[in-house]
Amino acid sequence: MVLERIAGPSDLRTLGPDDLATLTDELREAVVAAVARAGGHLGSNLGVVELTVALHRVLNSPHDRIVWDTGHQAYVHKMLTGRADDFTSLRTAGGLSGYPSRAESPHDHVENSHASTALSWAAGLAWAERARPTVPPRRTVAVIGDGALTGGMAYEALNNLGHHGLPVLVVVNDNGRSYAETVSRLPQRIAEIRTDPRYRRLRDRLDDVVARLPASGLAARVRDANLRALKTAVSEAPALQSFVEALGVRYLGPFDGHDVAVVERAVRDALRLDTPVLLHVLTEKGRGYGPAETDPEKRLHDTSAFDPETGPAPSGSRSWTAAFSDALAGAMERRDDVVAMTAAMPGSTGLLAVERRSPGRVIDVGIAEQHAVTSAAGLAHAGMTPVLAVYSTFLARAFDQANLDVGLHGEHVVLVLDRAGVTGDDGPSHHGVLDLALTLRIPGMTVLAPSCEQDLRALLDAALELDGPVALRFPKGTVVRADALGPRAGARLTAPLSARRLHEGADACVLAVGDRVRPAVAAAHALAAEGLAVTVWDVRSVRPADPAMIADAAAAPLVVTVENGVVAGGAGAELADRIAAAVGPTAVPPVLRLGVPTRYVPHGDAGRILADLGLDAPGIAAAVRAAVAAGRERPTAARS
Ligand SMILES: Cc1ncc(C[n+]2csc(CCOP(=O)(O)OP(=O)(O)O)c2C)c(N)n1
Repeated sequence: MVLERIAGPSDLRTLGPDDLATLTDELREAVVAAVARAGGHLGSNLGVVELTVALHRVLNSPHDRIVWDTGHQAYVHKMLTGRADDFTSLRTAGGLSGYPSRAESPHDHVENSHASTALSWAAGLAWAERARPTVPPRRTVAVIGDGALTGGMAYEALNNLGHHGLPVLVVVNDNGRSYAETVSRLPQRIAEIRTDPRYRRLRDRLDDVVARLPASGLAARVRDANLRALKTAVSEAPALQSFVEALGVRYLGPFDGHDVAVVERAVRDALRLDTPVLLHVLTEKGRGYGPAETDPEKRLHDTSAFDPETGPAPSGSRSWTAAFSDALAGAMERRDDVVAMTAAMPGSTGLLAVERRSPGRVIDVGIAEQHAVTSAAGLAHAGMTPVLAVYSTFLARAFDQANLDVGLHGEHVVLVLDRAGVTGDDGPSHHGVLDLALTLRIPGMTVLAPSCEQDLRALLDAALELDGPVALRFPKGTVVRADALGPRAGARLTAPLSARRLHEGADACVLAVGDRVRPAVAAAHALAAEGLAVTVWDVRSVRPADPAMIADAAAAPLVVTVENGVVAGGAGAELADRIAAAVGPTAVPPVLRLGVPTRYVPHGDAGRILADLGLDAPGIAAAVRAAVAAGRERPTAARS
């Protein structure tokens, strides 16, 4: 095995062409094996094998810094920087992270994993190098996909790189896709540009103009010197070249990203220029693994564990995403004002299926959450009802837009937050734990958290009927059926946003939010067996909170709130405020708020993490038991 001999990047430099070919095969096999075992990003990593080898053969990492945009495509980089032996532990608790990680290696610099930031990081690193030069000069390389290049920050940084002349090498890994096809005309293949009918029409029009110019004088010189150049530029150059060179960034490419020697030479040439350079590299997502190459939805961009012989099979269980997708598709068939939006994740948010049922009514904006939220405000202002489906973690980027474009203007935008709460394997950047605390800061925003599929449908319908901004959140994983919450889950509600009492008891009142309702009910059953009688409310609408639920809680000797999100400023804080507002500050019962602490939670199995945080049924039962006991010992105990 060649890979066994690679303890670090310097070992790559001694390899000849045959060894390199063997190595790239071995790297692909290792990627497939690790992702098959624990899930992860497959297609993206299979596409960057040769590119990563070439970069590490030229650069002197970690002195030279390679910043991976998003970081989901850094598996090969990990194996080439001393982590091949540990690679089987990828994405397991205590094992290697699925993204770059400073704790793992000095070769890893950025572990953000929200897209489109690498060029900004690189600009900062290059500014620092300019201020305090190192010997030998430290080079900075940012590797960004054509998908991540659709994010606003990447454009902002490109503008800066060019304007300030920062010698950063930006490698654009262009595979034509984000998950789905990339929403951009910029990094299109040169061949596509040449055959694009619009460019052919423009070129023909230029031919007409040239033909009609007089044959002498200034016009002729313009024709000879400029118009031909313009014609060539329009017809031959990729749009990306014209765009970045206008910003002051040199363009080189496009190059075959699967030819190590070609990429190596291009990287050396680019670095020699010592200016901002964009190196355009063409790759194939999923290269070398049949099921990835032929996956029409996302080239197996990411997947859960699978059998490597057959490739991933469709999941047997019904997900929250599928339940949302069906509910929205049904609503869109009933209402022609509703339009669905995604930021580059049409499959993962269930909108591909919606598009199939309502063609032309799903808008993909690219990896551009901020733009998505503000353009949703525009759609709403013009009388449409936009439903933006986005992972909870990615909404954080668009908080300002949600607050000021949507909230301040009172626009009826429905933000549907998938993967809300602890998500598990993708680690600190991907847990969706901030959305409750953030959306609750937005005046006038209705905040909904269904606990089961039946309520997801009911609350989505309610959200579409409401006015003003609405956020609706649900977790990753298998959707809960209403009957799993007990016989009362089917009872009729007095109003669309009413809370639902699922269990009754006089010792404590548990207000459970969204996916914490089921464990709270289980906790109540366990406590009942011990002689502790606990009320459990399914909150459903965190804001506005049901006054009947608030009055019931205010009369209880102890209130316990439970949410799968940061406890600081979250649903529990909101509900405690409502209780205090209802009965006055001196009559408030003690309120214990359970949720995620304000710290970065590492990757691991989501169920395990929730258990460790005391947010599963035994944890909730233990917290209630202890609080009731403490209250009995010290009846005037301080409020939490
Ligand atoms: C702000 C943000 N939004 C959405 C995502 C989810 N996401 C992860 S990778 C990806 C597509 C990236 O495409 P590209 O940059 O072209 O890389 P590729 O996987 O194709 O190599 C998306 C949308 C994210 N990481 N960050």
